[in-house]
Amino acid sequence: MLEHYLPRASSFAGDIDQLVWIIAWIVGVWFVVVEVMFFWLMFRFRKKPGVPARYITGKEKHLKNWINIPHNIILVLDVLLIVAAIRVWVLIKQTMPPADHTVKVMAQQWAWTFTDPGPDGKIDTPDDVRTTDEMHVEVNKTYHFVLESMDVAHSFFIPAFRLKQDADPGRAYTGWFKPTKTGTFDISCAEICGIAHGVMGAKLVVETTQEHTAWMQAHAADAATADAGASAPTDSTTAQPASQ
Ligand SMILES: [Cu+2]
Repeated sequence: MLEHYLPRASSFAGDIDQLVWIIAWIVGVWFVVVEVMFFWLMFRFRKKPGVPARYITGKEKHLKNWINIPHNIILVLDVLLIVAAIRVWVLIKQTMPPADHTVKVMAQQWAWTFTDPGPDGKIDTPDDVRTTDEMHVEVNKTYHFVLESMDVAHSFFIPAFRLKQDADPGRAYTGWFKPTKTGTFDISCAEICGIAHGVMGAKLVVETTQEHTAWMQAHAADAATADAGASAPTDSTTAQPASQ
């Protein structure tokens, strides 16, 4: 049902949804049971004319069972929930599958800058492809990302990937994702980071191999032109890169 409202576009989105459902069911069922019981007791033992209030110590076994049985069931369900949560944590946060590509994500007030290493596969070299508020990735490839912040705490959030990772100044976080669906998805900031936090959105474009290769070639050419322009400032005829 979650997929109906929010597509699952990464390899681990299904695992996160499953965990959300387990938590929702366990908490939801108990919420209903407790509320029904609560209102039934209030109604059943309400003040009635001629019926004095009874003093109950709660020490008798049959009364204690009203506490003990639900208590033990909740403990068992808690263990179940912890096991399910740890399984997902290990799968997504503790395990880094080998990367096909590594990209850099920089958060700042109030924009996202994405750096693709370009044809040489190395970040911080002249052929890097840098985009602002738009990230292009290839479907069915495993990406590592290095997430940094320039100023304050932000949070890199891709709902369709079920991915959320804080970004803090002075730290580089490494994470991963594997897109499984082509299309355009939202990226937003999930940490209140200042006055324009609400508009700190970006676009994620998941492309087929052909589309991504074409996009990369076009932008790598731009990067090369920009580099040539930067290294030959006296040549006023040097073409400037197309803005991204
Ligand atoms: Cu932010």
